[in-house]
Amino acid sequence: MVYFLSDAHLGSRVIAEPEKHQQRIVNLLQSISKDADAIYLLGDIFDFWYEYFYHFRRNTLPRSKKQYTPIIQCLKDIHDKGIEVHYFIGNHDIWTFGLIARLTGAVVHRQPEYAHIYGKTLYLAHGDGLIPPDLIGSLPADFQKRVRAFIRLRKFFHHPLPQNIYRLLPPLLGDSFGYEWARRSRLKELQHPCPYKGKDKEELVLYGKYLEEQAADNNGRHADLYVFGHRHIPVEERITDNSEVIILGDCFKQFYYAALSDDGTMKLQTF
Ligand SMILES: [Mn+2]
Repeated sequence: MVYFLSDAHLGSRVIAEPEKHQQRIVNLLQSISKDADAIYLLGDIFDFWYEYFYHFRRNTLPRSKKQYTPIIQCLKDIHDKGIEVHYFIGNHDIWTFGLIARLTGAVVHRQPEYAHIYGKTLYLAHGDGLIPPDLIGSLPADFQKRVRAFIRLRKFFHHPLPQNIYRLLPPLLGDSFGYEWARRSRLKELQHPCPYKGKDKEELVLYGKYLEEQAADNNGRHADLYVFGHRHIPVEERITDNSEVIILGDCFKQFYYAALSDDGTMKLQTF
């Protein structure tokens, strides 16, 4: 089996019992590792993860991240058993500059990737910022504004210049801003939940369709499965005869993960 999960948001200041929450994720990882060929973490495993210059070239968890010892140790143990661990950055853990890879042995992915597993082609990404280019202009004005602002902020967060400036901060200060920013975004989501918009409106489903159209026009690659995180809602939607979009639910409210079995079928499950 190959397993996929995302959006555990470990360390979030809106989660009441953070240690219990982390243990729940660790327990899941340990139990799926029993029959896993690979485990894909599709982003936002941490609610805020930043590696500062102060941490540069460390080979142990810095003091400000000591609370994550269980999950880091668990990922390392899984990797050491010979199971591939893939860590895709999300929009809350963009800022790993080598520490996660060094401490766990995981392969860190900073971009969407195609993977071939059990005879299927998968397109894997956290999903933030993925929207068909023509769609943006047709959105309602206020939503369009929000999407454009998000894309601008995303570019800023991914840019090396602001990243390097932020990396100069003392970890305590950088983290207090970061966790607060993340807490606000979680609170916003809890106050204004955004349920599934349906096949014709949900951006990530439309993005999968868009990539399939590109593939049909020979401008891109076909994928059998498009797997995303980010939205915190479970979605299994067929987009063409031979293509499906899976949005992993979250791992802090509803606790979803997906399992791909060697016959090439993928199913969402809860734990
Ligand atoms: Mn996200």
